[in-house]
Amino acid sequence: MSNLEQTLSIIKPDAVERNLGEEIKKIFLNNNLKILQSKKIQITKDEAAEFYKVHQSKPFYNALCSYLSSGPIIVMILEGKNAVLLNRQIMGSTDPKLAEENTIRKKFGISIDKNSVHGSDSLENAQAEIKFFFKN
Ligand code: IDP
Ligand code: MG
Repeated sequence: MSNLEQTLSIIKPDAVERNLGEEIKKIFLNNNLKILQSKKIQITKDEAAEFYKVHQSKPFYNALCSYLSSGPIIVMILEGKNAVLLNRQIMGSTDPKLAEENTIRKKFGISIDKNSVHGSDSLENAQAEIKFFFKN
């Protein structure tokens, strides 16, 4: 009961471009996650840089920010029991080549950078990321 959580999910440009939005949403719904809010937006490179600032020292940071801002994305608030970890399990490993069977990244990911989805990695980051996209 007390572990009812909310987490942020993003369907990234490579998946939106291939019209995988509805299919990916169904996977969340079939795995006991509710979609509380969903919107299709495009963000600027500066916004992507702010969102991904934890990665600013990484060699792939610039490419990552260019990529996330390169086309429409679908941002969602997911809710469910242990939603943060559950979403990470449904997504699979960062590198689609290493992702487990039946995960979103295994099914749809193209490469480590075009890996179709983002999911918050902790409850604390989930709260910050939800605020970032859904300022109520
Ligand atoms: P995550 O998305 O599984 O949480 P993170 O390590 O937080 O993975 O990295 C954020 C995003 O940065 C990844 O989803 C991926 O798109 C990209 N990324 C991570 N590692 C690499 C890399 O080694 N090369 C290129 N892109 C990477
Ligand atoms: Mg991450």
